[in-house]
Parts: sequence; C-alpha cells; structure tokens
Amino acid sequence: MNPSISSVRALEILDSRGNPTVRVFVTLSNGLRAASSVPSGASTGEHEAVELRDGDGDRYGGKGVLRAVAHVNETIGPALLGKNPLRQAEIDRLLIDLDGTRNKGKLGANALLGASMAVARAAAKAASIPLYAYLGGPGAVRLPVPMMNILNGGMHADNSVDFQEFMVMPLGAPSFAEALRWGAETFHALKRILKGMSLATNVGDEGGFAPNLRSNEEACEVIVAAIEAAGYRPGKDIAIAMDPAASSFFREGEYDLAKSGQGRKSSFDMTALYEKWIGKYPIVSIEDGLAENDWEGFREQTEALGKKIQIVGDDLYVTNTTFIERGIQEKATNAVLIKLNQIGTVTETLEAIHLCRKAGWGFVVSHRSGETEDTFLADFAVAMGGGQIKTGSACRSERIAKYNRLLEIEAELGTTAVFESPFSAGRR
Ligand code: 2PG
Ligand code: MG
Repeated sequence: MNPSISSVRALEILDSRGNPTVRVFVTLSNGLRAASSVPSGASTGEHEAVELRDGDGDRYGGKGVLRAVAHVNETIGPALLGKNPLRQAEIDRLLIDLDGTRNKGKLGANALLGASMAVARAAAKAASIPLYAYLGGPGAVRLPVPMMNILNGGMHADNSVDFQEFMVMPLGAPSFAEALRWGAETFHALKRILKGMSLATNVGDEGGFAPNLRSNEEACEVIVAAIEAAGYRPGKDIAIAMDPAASSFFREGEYDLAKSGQGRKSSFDMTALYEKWIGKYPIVSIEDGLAENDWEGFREQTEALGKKIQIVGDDLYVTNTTFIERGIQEKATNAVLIKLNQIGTVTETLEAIHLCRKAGWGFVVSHRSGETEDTFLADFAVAMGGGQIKTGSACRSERIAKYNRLLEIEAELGTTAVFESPFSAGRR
C-alpha cells in the first residue's frame, strides 16, 4: 500500500544572500521524511508568480517569509494530509486551487513550490528510487552541459559591467565530470588573468568574478583568454553563453548601458551588437538579450541570429505556458529558461517543458541568484533530459552543491550516462 502524507511543516531559513526563504518538510505515514527549499531571484520577471514576503520592516528589512510559512503550516499542510504523494499532478492541482489566484499571490509561490518539491522528494523516497529517476523515468540518463557563470555584472554585482552573466559551456567535454573540471580550470585561469590586470577577484551572487572592466565586450575577451590559458580551444572545447538580463537596464524604451558608461541603445542596436560579438567570440547562447516586453525585438533578433545561436527567453516567459505559447507562435526565441519558482509548482514546470519539446525548442533548467543548499535542480535537470543546466560558477557552496549532486548522479548511472552537446551541428 502506498504511504500517505502525514505532516507538512515549513520553516523560515536563509538563502545564499542572507535573505529569508521557505523550507518545507513532508512526512509520510511510513515515517519517511523529505525536505526542499525555495530559491529567490534578484532580476525577476514582471510576470513571475508572487514570492510572498511579510513586509514587516522590523524583521529582515521586510523580507521575512513567516506568512508563507504560516500558509504551509495552517492551510497547505492540512489540505495535503492523507493524500498519496505519488500523485504529483493531483497534489499540485490542489495547491493551485487552494491559492485560487492567477499569480499565486494568496498563499505565495514560495509556500506552494516548497510543498510541491518536498512532496516529489518524499514520493521518490517512498518509491525507493533517486529523485531524477522518479521524475524522469528509466530514460533519465542524460547529464546536462553546465552553463557556468564565471563573470558577473548587472544586478548581481557592484561593478562596471551591464550584462548580468558571462558563462562558459564546456560543450566538447566527454562527460559531465570532465565538463565541470574544464569549467573550474577556466574559472581559475580567469582569476589569474584578472589578478595580472590588477582587477578585483571577489565574486558576485552566483560565484563569478565581478571586475571593473572597461567595457562589456572586455568580458568576452578575458573569458576567451582564460579558456586558452586553461589549455582548451574556445568554441570547440568550451563556448560562451550570455545572459545580459536586459530587462534590468531597459529604461524608457531604450537599453541604457549605464554601468559601463556605453550609452543608450535601441533594440536594433542591441541585436547588431550581439551579431558583431557572435562573429568575434564563440558565443552559442544568449538569454534575455532584450527586455521582457520587447516581443517585436525578440522576433527580429531570432530571425537575425536564431539559426546561428540559441536565443533563450527567461523574463520573457517566466516559465509560464501562456507566454511560452505566444513565443512559439511568434517565433520570439528558440529556447526557454526554466525556473521552478517563477511558476510555483513542479507540474506546471513540467507543462512548460512539454511545450518546449513539442515545438522542438531547447530549454535550460536554471537556479536563481539567491539559492540554498538544496540540490533538487540537479535531479530535475537529469530527469528532464534537456542537456543544459545553469547553476552558477565554480565556487560558492550553494552552486557547487548542484554540481556535486550531478557528479554523484553521473557516477551512479555509470556506463548508461549520456553527455553530449545540446546543439545540432547547424547551431554551432
Ligand atoms: C537569471 C537569474 C539566474 P535571478 O536572470 O537568469 O541566473 O537571475 O535569479 O536574479 O533572476
Ligand atoms: Mg536570466
């Protein structure tokens, strides 16, 4: 007989930025216990599901999550009692209905997602299989290529770089373990290069360096130099992926490169700039190169660059099927960034990924800039089999926890593990 849910409790904990977040514990009737913690973004999309914060200025500057915790303990918990944890879709439907709002503003997406993920983990334990196998079935054998954010700017760092993330993607590696090694070695080579230039080597929110460079483009230059210094071939072994997170510097209809002092640009100028860089640097993926409401700009960008590189929508879609459907219809991008907490339940995240697969689009499973030691994301990436994960640099334990979990999964899968570039020959 399947066990049932016997208790759901939440706790206010801290994330990697020292801000409160929600951890949910689920206990089953057979005594098994599982927990999961909710991440939190900084460069959030306008249409993301609501992250409920207390707004009480006396605690954590208003960022406490005691209300979300209370919603788990007093509303969600009692509603889930006696339910079968293996019926994830039913559990998530119940959570959505309990909240009843379009944006999960009543109970909070942080309360709902904490419960949704903890139930999934409890179910995997009940089934006595690892989380990736529970969520992905026997075909869940593909390890993702990491997008490692080794140079931070934008809202994630106090420096002179407007673009938020410059990532290395070790596409040519033979395994996940080797890809991680290549990325980590490049990270260390970059540190030496920056030191040699007398630039700061302290790190931003996702563990990448945050130097005061002379321009945004210099970030690509130093990364190429680091790939070479580490002994790898730029483009062949290790490529570059970027997330400018352009919504964060979109002001009054223009892209304002204020941090680097490079002036204001139109949507057209931005695409022209990316096109120039693609010609000079081994860039294979650009996420949020334009702002979240610039649908027209995205269409033009995908038309201009979509055959050469992966164009990813993050703030544009907020992991929401309504926006992804529009994107597919309008050919706004050719890939989607997937963040569980943008939408608020595991099942809705699966629906978003289903749409990507149906359209033949890529998808990248992603962390948030505020993370915890929870490794749910690593299992989730293998379960979904999309071949790409974005979970930060080669330092900061909340990022490394996911990488270490992927190392474990690869070792556990042994010879059945698959690791390959997510891009067809045409895209690279
Ligand atoms: C992003 C994310 C994660 P944040 O923009 O893709 O890297 O940042 O969590 O701050 O939205
Ligand atoms: Mg992004």
